[in-house]
Amino acid sequence: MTSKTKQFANYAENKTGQALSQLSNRDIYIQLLHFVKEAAEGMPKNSSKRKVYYISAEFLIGKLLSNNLINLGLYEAVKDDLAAAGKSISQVEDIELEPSLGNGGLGRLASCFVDSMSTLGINGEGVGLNYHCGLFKQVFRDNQQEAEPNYWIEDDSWLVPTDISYDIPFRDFTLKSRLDRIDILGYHKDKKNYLNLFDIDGLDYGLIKDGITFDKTEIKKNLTLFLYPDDSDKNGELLRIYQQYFMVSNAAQLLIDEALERGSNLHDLADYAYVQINDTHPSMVIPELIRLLTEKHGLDFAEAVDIVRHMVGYTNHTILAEALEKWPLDYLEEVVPHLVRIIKKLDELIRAEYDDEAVQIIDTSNRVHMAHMDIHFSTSVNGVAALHTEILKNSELKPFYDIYPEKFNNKTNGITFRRWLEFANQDLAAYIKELIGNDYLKDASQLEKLLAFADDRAVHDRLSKIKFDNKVALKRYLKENKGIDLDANSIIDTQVKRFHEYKRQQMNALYVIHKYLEIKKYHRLPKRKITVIFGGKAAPAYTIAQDIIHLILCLSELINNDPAVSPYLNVFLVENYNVTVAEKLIPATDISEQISLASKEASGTGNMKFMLNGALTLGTMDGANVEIAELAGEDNIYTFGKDSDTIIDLYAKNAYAAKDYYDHDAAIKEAVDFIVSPDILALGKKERLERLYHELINKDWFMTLIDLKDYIAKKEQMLADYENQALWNKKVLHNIAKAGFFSSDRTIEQYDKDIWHSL
Ligand code: 26V
Repeated sequence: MTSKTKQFANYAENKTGQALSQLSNRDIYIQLLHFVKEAAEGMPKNSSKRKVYYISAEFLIGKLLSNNLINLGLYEAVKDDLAAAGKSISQVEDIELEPSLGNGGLGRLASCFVDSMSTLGINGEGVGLNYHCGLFKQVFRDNQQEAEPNYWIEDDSWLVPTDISYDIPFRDFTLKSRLDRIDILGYHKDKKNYLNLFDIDGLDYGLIKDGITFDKTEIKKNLTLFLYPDDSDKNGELLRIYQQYFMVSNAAQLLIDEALERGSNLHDLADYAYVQINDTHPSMVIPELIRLLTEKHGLDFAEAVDIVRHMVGYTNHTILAEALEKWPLDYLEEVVPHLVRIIKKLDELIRAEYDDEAVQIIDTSNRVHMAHMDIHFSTSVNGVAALHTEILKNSELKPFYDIYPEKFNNKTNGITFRRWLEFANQDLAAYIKELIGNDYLKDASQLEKLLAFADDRAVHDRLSKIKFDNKVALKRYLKENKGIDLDANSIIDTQVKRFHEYKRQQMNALYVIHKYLEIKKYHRLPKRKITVIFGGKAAPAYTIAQDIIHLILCLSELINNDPAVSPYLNVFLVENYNVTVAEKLIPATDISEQISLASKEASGTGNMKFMLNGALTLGTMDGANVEIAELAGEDNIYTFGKDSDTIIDLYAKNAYAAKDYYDHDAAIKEAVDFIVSPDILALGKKERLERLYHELINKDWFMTLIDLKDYIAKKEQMLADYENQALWNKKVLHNIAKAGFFSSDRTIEQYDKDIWHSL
């Protein structure tokens, strides 16, 4: 027993006058929340001359209780205290509501980064918005996704109110902001950082009608209701501009205030602050900083531009055109005319220097290319995996790379091992410590020491046992929380991520159909039962993604209820996939599906989490999969499909025709036709299923059918290899040992060394 044992038990007893054993799980959760908040309250903040402001529309932070306890070094002691009182820490964890302040990888990355900044002692903070209803809560009805508000803020929460407030000027009114903060504790550190979440007073939940629709024009009452409100009409687009400007004007005012407080004369502002722009949502921070420096603080325009361009970096997280924001100038004029003046001046500066229309900020249709502004007025442009950065340099952003080769750099993404191994997979973490000690939590490259055990049968057996135990834990979780009956003896094959055609959940669904037909129609039975698990949300306005969800839910109903098939194959789509679900699913998974169309997935970070947790990757040579393959070695990953050069070339020549694959391959045709078979139509909506069927044959913009055969063959090979458990576990061990590179501590060290220069 450590000296920390009883610390919490005594605290709770003092506060409540009751023994721990007498308290409910909710009481205990509240006491723990305050226990941790009080421990964090007195901690000094990290400091350095230059402070980093990581501005992001999303921070997918997950539950904080256990993460904070781990970082404070109190997790084991508290767990023991609770156990001694007959309580279970995991039941207390269940009480916490998970904020849904993010959509996917971009937001989770931002959260791993703030964890790593604190752990490395970097003076760096997150800045974003406090959306009270998050993205949305996903519920399934009639085999379809429906969206509901995801309320997560309770009376007792991790938010720490401040009296910091700014006036945010819009064309027609000024909104007062307020700032709530969440303490971000580093791993075993005695200093902290903040996540700054700006908000408004006067938010009105009463505006929300029927799911997540609400009056998008009532800005003073709706600004921080939802992340990514529906932007399929003009009011929605205007609201997004309101949100973005509100976020960056707050960030800019905070940054300037803090710099002044620390002795800046503003001429030297770039020595005091660096702003990392996370995708284009925060891009307006550039003209806003220039505006504040000139109009509020009296600097001359040229000098302000020069200062700002030395204190900003831009990270690109996608090459998908739909996500590269281009705001119509007249929309900006309606919301922030004072910024339009600055943006036009910046555009003039660029036009004076460069003729090429491709690099202008305001295009000939009067749209403002936010990424272009970022690239011109920053010190750094980075991609998030090696392949992605090469694609930016050589194709997507080539005209800019030609102008500023020195600005372009790669920062391959990473994940925090504290959450994604130490917390999520406690048995594996303990076993790794038994084998190689716990230095790897601070220096992830130490995991390579595991290679010494590559051929050790006893180690293989323990890895199998830990995986099985994690499946049993997942089974319990899915039964209690999601109404799913998992077979812990099956091979678990998991694809969890946002629903998007480029991620090709539809290809996995076609594999499921193929397998179903093998069993049902051709009586070719798998050696071992396979459970295919999906999880993820689809943007409510993204019809085809909704159709894919519908197909998977119909397949799930058909297959799991068929006694001839369900002993061999199960399919589940877990409702409301979030960080908490990921923490349970990933450690229990054998096969990690990373099957995006090559060139389209900028990096992926789920792929890294699965690797670290001993799943083998079934993937295309896309994003960080390429680096996983290099590190793990080709024997230890299952890759398939066309490479990114081939795909980019096909797009350039417009040379892909889905129909050719459908017409010329009987197996592909059989699987695609099944989408509109009587069996599926009986369970689903004709309109949705037919739309998806026609889309796959006639359009298939993300080329599902080009890789389908290869994908099926590789998955079959994987299932066969699984039967040789010694060989399989040797591969698993290689993957874990080589996952150290994907620690977000490494990524953040590189950001600081190459871009921020804060330490
Ligand atoms: C976001 C949204 C949000 C609203 C609905 C439509 C839509 C479409 C695309 C996007 C993508 C935003 C950028 C993004 O999330 N990129 C992801 O960033 C991760 C962290 O770098 C990376 O691992 C993923 O590969 C990349 O997709």
